[in-house]
Amino acid sequence: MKKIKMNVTGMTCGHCVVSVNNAVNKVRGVIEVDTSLSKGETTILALEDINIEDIKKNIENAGYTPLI
Ligand SMILES: [Cu+2]
Repeated sequence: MKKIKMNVTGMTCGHCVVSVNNAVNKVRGVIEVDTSLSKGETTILALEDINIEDIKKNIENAGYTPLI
């Protein structure tokens, strides 16, 4: 397992946090996701072979900008 921290811009409220969590959770290999509005970042616990590009793509599709 590995831990990935990613800054996410564009989140303004609790709904955004839920949207980002849902977007990340859709990616296969994600075990746990914790998104912080105040820090503007999401912390992901995932399997070793996780595809980070898929995570970024899903966050973008949800309307936010991932920076890593
Ligand atoms: Cu929001």
